Amino acid sequence: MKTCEDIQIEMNGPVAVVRLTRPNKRNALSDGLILALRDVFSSLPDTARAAVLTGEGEHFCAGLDLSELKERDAGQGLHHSRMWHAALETLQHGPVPVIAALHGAVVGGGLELASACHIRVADASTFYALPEGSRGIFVGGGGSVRIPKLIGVARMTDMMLTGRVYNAEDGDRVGFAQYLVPAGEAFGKAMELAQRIAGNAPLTNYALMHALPRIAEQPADQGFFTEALMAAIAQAAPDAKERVRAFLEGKAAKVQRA
Ligand code: 1HE
Repeated sequence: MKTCEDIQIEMNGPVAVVRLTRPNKRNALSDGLILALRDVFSSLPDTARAAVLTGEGEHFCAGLDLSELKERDAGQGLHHSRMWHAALETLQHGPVPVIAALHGAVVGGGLELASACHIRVADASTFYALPEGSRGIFVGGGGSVRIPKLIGVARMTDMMLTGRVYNAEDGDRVGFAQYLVPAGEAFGKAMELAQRIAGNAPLTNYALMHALPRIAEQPADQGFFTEALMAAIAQAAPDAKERVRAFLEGKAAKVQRA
């Protein structure tokens, strides 16, 4: 299945593998590619239960396609940024969890794209930067909302003011990625996680994607109430009853010591 020449989607069992296929431009995100990402994530096959997002070539993504950063006036700039927001919102609040498999450059809009995913697996070649600061622009793909949630406002401010680049290990330490693996192993690890996620009860995955981030934004009293509603809905599903029964009958895996 191919939707645009710079992006491919293929199904691997219940996992949709979405690949940026513009390696000669380091997977820079043109307007066409951003719209294709939106289209792909808003029309995933019904059989998809999780997705892995990866980039072809030496780098995950070099961010905004700078060759398109022409003479946009303020109004056009506003609409351009809102187009990115809509596309990445589709990914973040789509039907299935998305795992980003990171390697090489994860910079600018590439970092904004990675930040919209639910899990990030980085390999040892990964580096993170926000060159917007040195290019005289600002983030516009949701980075100022999502990136501080991963690493904090102070670190993002430093990255943009000073051009600081985080390597894979430091990026892991500060919270860019949840997993750090040897070079070349991010995709394999992401697929392993996606297969596991695909086996969860769909309502649990839904709650984690749609309820948890909203609860985290709510005042505590409202958060507790929303949590109770979500918990009640999830535990009432036949799937949940079946899974709990399987454990009580000794038929489901125990939690293993880490
Ligand atoms: C590009 C882009 C791009 C590469 N737009 N064409 N992002 C940046 O400021 C990052 C800019 N890119 C880089 O710093 C480097 O390219 C990389 C570190 C990512 C990779 O380096 P390298 O040596 O492997 O590749 P290269 O030789 O720099 O680039 C190969 C080609 O890709 C070259 O084109 P060619 O025709 O000369 O072969 C580059 O021009 C092209 N290329 N990156 C367009 N980004 C919603 S707002 C988001 C705001 C931002 O994202 S700003 C940050 C933009």
